[in-house]
Amino acid sequence: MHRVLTPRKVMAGAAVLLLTAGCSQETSAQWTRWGLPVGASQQSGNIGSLWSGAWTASMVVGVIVWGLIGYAVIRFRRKHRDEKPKQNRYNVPLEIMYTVLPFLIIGVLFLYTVRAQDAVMAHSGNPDRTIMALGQKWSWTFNYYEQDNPAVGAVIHNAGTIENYPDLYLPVNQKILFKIESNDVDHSFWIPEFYFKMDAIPGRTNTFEVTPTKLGTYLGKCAELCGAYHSQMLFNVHVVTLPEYYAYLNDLKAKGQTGEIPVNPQTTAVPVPSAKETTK
Ligand SMILES: [Cu+2]
Repeated sequence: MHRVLTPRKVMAGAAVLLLTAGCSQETSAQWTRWGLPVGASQQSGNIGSLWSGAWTASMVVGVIVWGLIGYAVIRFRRKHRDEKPKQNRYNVPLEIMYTVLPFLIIGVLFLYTVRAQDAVMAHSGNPDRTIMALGQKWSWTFNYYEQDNPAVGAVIHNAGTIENYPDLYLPVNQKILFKIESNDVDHSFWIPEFYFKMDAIPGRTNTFEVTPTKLGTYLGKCAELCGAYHSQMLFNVHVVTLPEYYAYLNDLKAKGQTGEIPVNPQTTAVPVPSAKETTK
């Protein structure tokens, strides 16, 4: 036996080190969710279990397939130089099996997908708050419809720019109805911690309801490649208590940010950085 370090061994060692060195407790916990962040809404559990279930099922199928491949490779390997493998044809039961099995697998995945989709797309009909998220090249505008709420008493708006990512405040444990709109091209409203995204399509109002359950600050993104500054379409999501939410809106009200910023395909309210800025 030679105990020498081959380049391959060094590479393998480095890979193991890299993999384990970066493993904080948080990272290890993330593995148990198959890479998802901690869910922060009432609806996220539905997608979370679909995601974990699909990965677990694929792994089970994978282990069976890899096992069978390994078994076939070892059990039926060539024993003599001139040996030809046994030629089989028309194994009808086997052919029926490998036609039916994939349909069964897809059928089960389909069933669970439809169930999860129905759950996250359900509308209660009595949301606590209504907020519009309006996408445009290349930021978001948020309208809070609080005109009938004595605690605020107005529609409040907050528009982002390409340099200043807008804030989105959401009260914890409240049913929020989102209206997703676009002024120009297709965008996609995405809060990764909610395990949910929805397209913003010009000329169409998409809606969904979500109940944030975890206080905290999250990063929201555009998940649809919408043009040159797509990557700048970020926003900060603050899940806060209801009094903090009202305080934030009243603060904007005091600054005069009242009235709705409507969908307007003519508007190019988001300034595009000057040539100087884009080259840096
Ligand atoms: Cu976009």
